Amino acid sequence: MKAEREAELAALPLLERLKQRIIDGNAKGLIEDLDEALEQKPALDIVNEDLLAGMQVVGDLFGSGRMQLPFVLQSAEVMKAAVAHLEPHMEKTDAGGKGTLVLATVKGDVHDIGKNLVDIIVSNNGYSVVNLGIKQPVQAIIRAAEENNADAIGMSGLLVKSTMVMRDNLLELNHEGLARKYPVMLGGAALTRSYVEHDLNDLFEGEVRYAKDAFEGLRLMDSVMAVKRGVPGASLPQIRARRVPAKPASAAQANTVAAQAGGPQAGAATTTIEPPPDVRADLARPTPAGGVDVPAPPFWGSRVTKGIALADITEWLDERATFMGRWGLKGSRSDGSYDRMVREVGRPRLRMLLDKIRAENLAQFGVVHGYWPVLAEGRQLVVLDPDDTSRELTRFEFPRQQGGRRLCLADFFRDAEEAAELGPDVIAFQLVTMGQAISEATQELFEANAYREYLELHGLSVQLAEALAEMWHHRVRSELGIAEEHEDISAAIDHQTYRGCRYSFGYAACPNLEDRAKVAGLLDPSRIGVVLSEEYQLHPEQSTDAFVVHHPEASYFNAK
Ligand code: B1M
Repeated sequence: MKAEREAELAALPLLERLKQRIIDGNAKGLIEDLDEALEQKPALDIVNEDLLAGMQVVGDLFGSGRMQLPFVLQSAEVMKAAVAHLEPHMEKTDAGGKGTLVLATVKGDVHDIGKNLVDIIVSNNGYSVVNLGIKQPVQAIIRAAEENNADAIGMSGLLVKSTMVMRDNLLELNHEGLARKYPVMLGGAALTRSYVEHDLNDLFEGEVRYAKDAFEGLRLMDSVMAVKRGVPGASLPQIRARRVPAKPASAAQANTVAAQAGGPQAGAATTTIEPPPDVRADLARPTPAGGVDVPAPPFWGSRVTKGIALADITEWLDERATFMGRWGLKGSRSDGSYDRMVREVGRPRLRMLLDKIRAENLAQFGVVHGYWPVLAEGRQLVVLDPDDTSRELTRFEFPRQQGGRRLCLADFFRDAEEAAELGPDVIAFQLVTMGQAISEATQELFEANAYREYLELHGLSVQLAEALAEMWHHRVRSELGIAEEHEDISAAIDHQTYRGCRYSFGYAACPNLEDRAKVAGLLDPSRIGVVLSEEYQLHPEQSTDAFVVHHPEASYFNAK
């Protein structure tokens, strides 16, 4: 089959063959073909007429669901190699001919891979991309845009807080009189199209658009340049109709409306609105912790575990999240295409990458976990010193749901009265990491333009961190004696029907990322090589923390 495809390729006329090489992501014989093509036409024409035509087909195939993301990246790798080979044959002025995008992850946000995918797709479609990296203050973005004579600015960010930073950045562009000079595109998980294209666009004096993925970023860049070049009929994509009719009068209102309109997600712009004092009395603890046996932990305080075997962790790997979520593979269960994709692409690549992790010693798994006595005071959870339970170590404050059962995580713990009678309650904290080596290995792949493997290894590594968190969660529940003896692992992952839910700060029931500092204070993760940054993110990035609530009624809920 492979030989057949090679023969078909060889039979194509030279320039057709070059285009097909891009589509197939096939670099074997690429350099020879390029050298031959250089005898027929200038390097820049080969790029613009033949190679970019291949990338165009790749984009169309991806858009229509007929090409999977890893193969798109493989095509981009071949494009990159081809352009690198042709560059010495091009005039200096040819570079960046299609337009320039300045791209950055905004201040306070460390997420890299989404922005890098945008870089890969946009730059390998002929644009010049100035990728500033993560945690970029607006002044650095503006300076780069000015210095590089940018045609547009792209900002990325996954944190809820980043949606506010992006808003402030747009206001700064207004303030500096640069809004009309630079169209802006925004992307990342906590944004929604409506928030960007209505709320933010209303306050921005220029044009701002939302890009759901790298290809939408590319299409936006195409329209920005078409408008700039005065192509007849060219315009930026129309903004979809607003879902919330009234324009809010103040910034504070704007935030609330944006959130209500499905705006920045996970309560991005909302603050928890406390009920007035007279209503508060009615919001009695919905699920009194009293009457529930408090499990006895095997030890108090924290313990470090290192040297956990990769094979033990892979048992807990969520394959579907890895293949579909992280690698962007698509398929449906009903027509068998998901199973085929898993068989033909997912599992073989997974095996290859796990072998690489083993061979190159890239897994340095480490865990700190432990148990502390606690008691609830209203919405607060007080963590006590195991050696002297009259001493408070720290306290967390959880938001209460405004509707529904009006739940608050503190409700699932004994209060002071119950604690005085029966003894304090218990909470478990855990923090896991895959270590520094994998972070460096993924970064090296990006720098080496090994795009496909970069996406796949990064995606696998973060899912392995998540798998270790899942595995340790199970261990905590076993140590507390609340795990069932023969638990079905995949059911445990899929349905989370077990007793003892795991909560991570930054998610819906406990959205406050700053609380991670208190967790780090209790666990001291430096012992496993992990530090918490000023942005309340753990480094290395393949790390995650959580606490486990043993109460049988504790479940996941959104405290909005
Ligand atoms: Co977590 N995480 N995570 N996480 N994680 C998020 C970011 C979160 C939004 C999930 C949620 O709430 N639903 C949430 C943050 C919310 C908040 O701010 N409060 C969150 C949280 C809370 C956390 C922790 C804090 C939890 C904890 O441990 N307490 C923790 C932090 C990690 C740390 O401290 N080191 C954590 C941990 C983890 C894992 C390690 C398990 C793992 C990896 C994290 C990582 O990537 N470093 C993980 C994952 C996988 C996610 C989600 C599910 C996926 C992120 C990802 O890899 N996306 C994420 C939720 C989500 O995104 N749905 C989430 C793939 C990436 C290619 O996509 O970056 O979105 P993305 O880029 C896309 C588009 O958005 C677009 O194009 C890209 C490519 O197509 N795009 C642009 C992006 N930028 C653009 C710019 C443009 C155009 C398009 O301009 C030109």
